[in-house]
Amino acid sequence: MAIKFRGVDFIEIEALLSDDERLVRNTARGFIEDNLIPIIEECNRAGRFPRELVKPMADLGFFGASLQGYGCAEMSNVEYGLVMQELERGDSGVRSFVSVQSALVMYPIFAFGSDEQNSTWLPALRSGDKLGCFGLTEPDFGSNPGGMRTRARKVGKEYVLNGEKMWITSGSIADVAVIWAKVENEGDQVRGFLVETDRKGFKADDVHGKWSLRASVTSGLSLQDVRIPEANLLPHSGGLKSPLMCLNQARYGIAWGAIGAAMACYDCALQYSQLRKQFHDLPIASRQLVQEKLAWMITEITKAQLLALQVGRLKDNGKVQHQHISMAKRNNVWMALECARLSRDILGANGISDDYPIMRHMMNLESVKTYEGTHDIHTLIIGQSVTGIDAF
Ligand code: TGC
Ligand code: FAD
Repeated sequence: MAIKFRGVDFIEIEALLSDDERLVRNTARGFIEDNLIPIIEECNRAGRFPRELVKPMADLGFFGASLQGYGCAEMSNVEYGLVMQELERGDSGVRSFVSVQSALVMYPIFAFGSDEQNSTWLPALRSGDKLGCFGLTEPDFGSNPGGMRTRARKVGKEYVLNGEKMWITSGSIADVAVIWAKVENEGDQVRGFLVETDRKGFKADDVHGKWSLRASVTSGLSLQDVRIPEANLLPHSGGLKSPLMCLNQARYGIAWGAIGAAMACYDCALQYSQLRKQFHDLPIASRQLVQEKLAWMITEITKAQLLALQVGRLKDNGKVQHQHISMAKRNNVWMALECARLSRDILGANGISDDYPIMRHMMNLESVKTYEGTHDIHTLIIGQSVTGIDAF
């Protein structure tokens, strides 16, 4: 059955977007349709990151899209969100790559870096000439990064880094790693460091056997007596708050991205249900139980679109709080995963085949539910916000 994406907009959300926002969304949609959709199932099967798309995505301004200067596209947060939506309509792994490059590598350099770090790294990262990764999670510290064991020690005009990072997106393809470590000579304060990945003592080993995000590179990082000049410290970073500020940027993108995955699954299931006939030569779309699933999905997608858009407008107006972003990430990823499961069900046996995108999205979304703060950690962040009580 030939199924081509038609867009999902039940209550004219299109009318809430400006001309510029629609243009950005349509450009990203066309790019994904022409360049990612034709190759993604092969990439997913092979466990291959489509590196050939890095330069074309850079040329469209997707990296560091909402940052100011350094050749960045200077998109609004809503425009950036719409790009993320379209990328993840293609694949969560490709959206992940762009999230990391933009929100977790370029943003911390922009926010906490020196002028020299900014002018060295941001143009190269924006153009895709250099790739980056973000090392916060460790084998024993995921939801609780404050417990990290990675340490930096100041020795003369250098820092010496030791530690292990785990589950690091783009780890083995990165030229530079943003590493978060506690500084021994500064009372174990968390600071960010730029570590060029060809430095002695730095090693990245890919995680194999993933059933999720197969088109994304995920690695473990090992730092053994890695010496970097003191100029590689991000001078304006300080405390756990700094990496958490980066996470806000990435979680915001995920809140939009998940809508893209949900739209892909829903639209595929809707079209399939209209074509697939069972009993009395009638399409399964004519059955109440199937309609209930479709009605649930379009309602939840619509609510998610409104949530992401309002959080984006708050972000553009400088009024967003990190708890707003937690709500959008938590809700929209959960919603997308439920849509993937319901859509898989509507496709019956075909739902498990990679002739259709649904099972791939479902498997990807299991990671998206866990990374950038698990669903339950975001529950606790919202709970803390409304009760004032920390339940971590
Ligand atoms: P806590 O004491 O609550 O906070 C420490 C300081 O930070 C402040 N803060 C934040 N600031 C900005 N944005 C946020 N989201 C913030 N959350 C907290 C807080 O006010 C405090 O400030 P101050 O001035 O008092 O020092 O810290 P905690 O140790 O109790 O932990 C809180 C918790 C659990 C919410 C946090 O650690 C957390 O978010 N855990 C989840 C970890 C996580 O999300 N890891 C993601 C790793 S990166 C990743 O997954 C990339 S996937 C990439 C991809 O492929 O897309
Ligand atoms: P844990 O923290 O061990 O949690 C396990 C379970 O316990 C979860 O259900 C969690 O909700 C629950 N739990 C934990 N604490 C509590 C509590 N207080 N109350 C109730 N329940 C709790 N990290 C990076 O730094 N950079 C990256 O680029 C990156 N990319 C990733 C890519 C992929 C594909 C994946 C899967 C992960 C990536 N991560 C990355 C790591 C990710 O951020 C962590 O996996 C995530 O923060 C959860 O940590 P954990 O896996 O150690 O789970």
